[in-house]
Amino acid sequence: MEFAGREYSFAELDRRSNRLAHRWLEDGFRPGDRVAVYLKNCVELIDAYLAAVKIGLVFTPVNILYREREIAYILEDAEPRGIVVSREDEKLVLPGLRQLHEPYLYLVEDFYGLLRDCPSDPPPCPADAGTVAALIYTSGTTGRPKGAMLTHGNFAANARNLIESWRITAEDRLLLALPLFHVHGLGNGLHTWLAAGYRLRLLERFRKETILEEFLDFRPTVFFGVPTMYERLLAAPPETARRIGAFMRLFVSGSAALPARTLKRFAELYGHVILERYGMTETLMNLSNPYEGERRPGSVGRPLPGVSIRLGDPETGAAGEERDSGEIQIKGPNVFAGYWRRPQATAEAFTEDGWFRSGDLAVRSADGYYMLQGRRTELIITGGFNVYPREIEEFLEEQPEVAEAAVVGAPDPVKGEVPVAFLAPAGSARPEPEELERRCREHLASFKAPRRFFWVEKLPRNALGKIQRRRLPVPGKPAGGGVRG
Ligand code: MCA
Ligand code: AMP
Repeated sequence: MEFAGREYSFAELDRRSNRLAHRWLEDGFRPGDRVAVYLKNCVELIDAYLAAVKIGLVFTPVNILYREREIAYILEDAEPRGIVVSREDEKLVLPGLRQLHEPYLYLVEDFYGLLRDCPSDPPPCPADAGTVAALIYTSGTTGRPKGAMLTHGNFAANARNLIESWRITAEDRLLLALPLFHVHGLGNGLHTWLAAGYRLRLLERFRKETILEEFLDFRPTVFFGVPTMYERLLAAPPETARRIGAFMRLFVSGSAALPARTLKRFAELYGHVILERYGMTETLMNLSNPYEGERRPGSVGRPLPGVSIRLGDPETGAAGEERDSGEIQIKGPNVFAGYWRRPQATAEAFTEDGWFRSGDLAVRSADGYYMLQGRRTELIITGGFNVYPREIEEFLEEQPEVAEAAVVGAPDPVKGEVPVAFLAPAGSARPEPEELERRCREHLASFKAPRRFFWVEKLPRNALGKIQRRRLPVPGKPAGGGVRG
């Protein structure tokens, strides 16, 4: 693989992660202990992941866009024994670490000194398919993130599935610009690379200014992206797009809905029909358009091999063979082991007969293609990042000038959706939008900050007192409709 202009062989990465694993064993880490990372994409993040899974630790990545309070919440919940962070971000994790019992803090800048004297032979490996490999935080409708426990078996099943279904071989080349703290980058990107042994160029992040140069320089054959990345790629000069299309074999999109218009324009420009698939943190990948055969616009395809899908009643979860619309429910070796320390939430996420309830609504065509129709919950997806309205509403309601808040998604041509906020005042003071945005950005990841703020006398409620999001005048949405709630 290559990162920041330097190459690393599999053998070298193997030795580096062995050393780190020995270091952690020496420091007293034991199987089942969590190790957190708060890092931008870098080779040390891969070292940490491999070292953790080799000795049965639970890799717990934290979104690099999170601020102190978001990080502290995850650290308090996961109780990691150690964290890996860069020097510039150390201060952001300290408030969270204070709640833990003597946690280890490793700075990536010190890695090489720390590892120099550690042996590079393989450490003892206590893990099997059922061992939890990673805790990936994903929010629930309550707005509080929960740690999804993904096992070695889940990652292996997913990687095997994608390699087979998308015809990935050791001859391929993957340009990876997705963040490794989410399952799109980690489960699909990193794991197909590890399992197929193809060449990887890892980028610190997707930058629209330089992404075309990366394509032309590396000449990948495979690219995984979120729809916002494909929107950005549409800005390429036609000749550049044609050159990229000539060496590329497969573009895959997921994490949010790919507009049919984007698929069409991309095909005209690059000469490739983007392959859209559907997954979740809790299940990794479930449905995919075919590699050979029709990649249907607006559809996320058919079940991947070994993954069972059925449609259930969105309210009760009850399912029948004959249903061709409803909530997507999933069973298979890809389905997670439950939410960390949340037996109640885990029980609620499954039907009585053991199917995982996705919360996504879909219809199935007569020839077995699934079309997503929206979500049962109020989740907003912006640039492929998930935002739960309740979390932002709670923050806004902590502001002295705000009595109550409602956050909803407004359509956006590039990001898919962006959060906007409706606020009822607590008194006569009504801070300017710039001030409210500044406060949000200081305490929340930047993608969660509402793009617009609207002051209203009071929020519309139904007879039971529940906020009626549908009745909020969201810019870009037809009045009185379209907004879930
Ligand atoms: C975005 N920003 C980042 C990063 N990405 N900062 C640091 N590291 C990153 N990796 C910040 C920017 O600083 C900026 O902040 C804001 O986000 C928008 O950035 P911009 O340059 O305008 O980016 P863009 O060209 O619009 O592209 C945004 C993006 C980003 C690169 C597409 O949204 C992204 O990386 N999305 C991927 C999310 C993802 O991996 N989701 C998978 C979830 P400011 O606002 O302050 O200027 S897993 C999942 O959903 C399931 C399982 C599935 O099916 O995959
Ligand atoms: P996460 O909670 O980050 O795991 O995000 C999972 C959610 O992303 C799913 O429940 C879907 O709502 C959404 N998602 C993933 N892939 C797609 C897709 N291809 N089209 C629309 N939504 C998607």
